[in-house]
Amino acid sequence: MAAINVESLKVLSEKYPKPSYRFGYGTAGFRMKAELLDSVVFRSGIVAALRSKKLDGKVIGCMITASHNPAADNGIKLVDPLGEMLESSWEAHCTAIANAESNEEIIDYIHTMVNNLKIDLTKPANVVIGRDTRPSGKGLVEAFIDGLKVLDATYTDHGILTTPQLHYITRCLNTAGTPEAYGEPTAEGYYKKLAAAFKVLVEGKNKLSPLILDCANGVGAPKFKEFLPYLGDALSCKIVNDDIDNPVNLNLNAGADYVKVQQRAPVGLKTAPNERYASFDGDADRLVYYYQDDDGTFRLLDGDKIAGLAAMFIIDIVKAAGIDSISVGVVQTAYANGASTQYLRNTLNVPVSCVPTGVKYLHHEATKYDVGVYFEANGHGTVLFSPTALKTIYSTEGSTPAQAVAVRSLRALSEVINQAVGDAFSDLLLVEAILTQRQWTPKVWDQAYTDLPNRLVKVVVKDRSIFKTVDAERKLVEPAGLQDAIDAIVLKFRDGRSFVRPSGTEDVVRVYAEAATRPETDELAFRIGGLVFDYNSCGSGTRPREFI
Ligand code: G16
Repeated sequence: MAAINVESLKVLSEKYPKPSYRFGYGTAGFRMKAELLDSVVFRSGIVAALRSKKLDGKVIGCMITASHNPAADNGIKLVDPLGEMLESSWEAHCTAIANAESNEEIIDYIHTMVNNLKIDLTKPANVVIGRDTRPSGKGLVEAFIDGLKVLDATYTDHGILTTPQLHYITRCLNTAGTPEAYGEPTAEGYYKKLAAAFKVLVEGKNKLSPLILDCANGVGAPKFKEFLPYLGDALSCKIVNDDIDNPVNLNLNAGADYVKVQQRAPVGLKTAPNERYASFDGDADRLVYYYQDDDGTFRLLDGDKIAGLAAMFIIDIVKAAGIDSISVGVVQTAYANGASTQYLRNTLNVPVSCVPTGVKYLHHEATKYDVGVYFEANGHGTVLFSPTALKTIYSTEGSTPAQAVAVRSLRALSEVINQAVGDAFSDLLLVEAILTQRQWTPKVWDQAYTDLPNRLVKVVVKDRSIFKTVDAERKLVEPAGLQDAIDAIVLKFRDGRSFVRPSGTEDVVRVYAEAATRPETDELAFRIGGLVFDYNSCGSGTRPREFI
């Protein structure tokens, strides 16, 4: 077993002193103010190299992004070989190394990992890197590469990519030359694959009116512009919020998170009745749609609505293809609107599972179905086709011309939908393909069910780690007594539902509330927000706006 180059580690580590801060690998990796991240990212490079060695040199992905967070934040997440999130047992290793107080502690921890996990240090290590448009990204990539040098890992730095493109490339590299080969491991390969599948799906159909696409002033803007020529006239789309030259504009009053949380269109975007609008988040892994009703009301078509549309369409097309052995299931989180869950269960008759927030949980659960549709209400999700489902789809030709057409669409669907991770580009093509096939306006799509009014509130607290949840994050067990107090308030509201959980990406506690009417929902959300803020003086800064 090769030894660790201790001298090189010490020299490189001196460049990245650890601030006095307690780091934690959260919902999607480490995420915080960019200036705190150098040491964490350097040390994550060491973990990425160890992970690759442990997996016999398989390529590990590294994405430097803070997604929907403000421009001053940044983050890092590691990606496993098939493009899925890092195996959860390794999150603890990332956290432990990030919090080591000295070089000696880092070295000790590496030795412990090597011994306990039986990592052969003579194995090669390979890593692929991407980053979003944040100005801090470049320096953080350098710190990460220094971490890789400690264990002589080889790497390819792809520069600026969307998060899902990095996941895609990781999967392609690791499946190349196998029966599961996923595609050409470049952004160009990604564009070609998605565009070809989309063209099959919309072939011969009347084009829809142009889509107005808000790119949150993030990486989605240059990358979707790069993508459009591959789509040719199959998609007509006008991009707005594409200012990546002024980093402060990233996710500012725009993007999927703003639209979902504020329940309004991005600031400055003038909407016209019944036109289609969509928003990406800052790293283009989330997508929400919206439109303005005839009476001027803003209507959101969020991740729940996308899941409903996708499940409905897949069920129909599987039937049209004459296949009866493929079943569809949907995975949601506690944030799913109650009306969407009822629609899925009672109208579409599909099984629905509820898991904690975080793509890693949804993705894992979705693999249990033949076709697993998973979406978080915030617009993060995809559709997974199991190997058995793919085998069936590719070994069936259909016994009538109509069945053959449906089989062709089904195959194209499995190609257009990113199998590695939730992907706003790919989800957008999925939605556009379905709307085109049906010739539906956003209003027709919206008619599947009516959302219960809902509201999200962020509460800034002194220490979010004291909030502990169970039951897929729907109940708090700590701080003691808080859940009882929440329940007592919820009981007073018609169709009331509310839960509280600590965010894994921002320094806040999130409150979700639903009730029979908009005023009742707002009152419930702010009452619970105020309760959390006041409870044992948990809150910090401004108390959530009092209900008036
Ligand atoms: C990440 C995760 C999502 C999660 C979101 C918010 O998304 O990948 O699964 O829903 O964070 O998580 P939390 O409520 O814990 O802050 P993104 O788009 O920010 O990378």
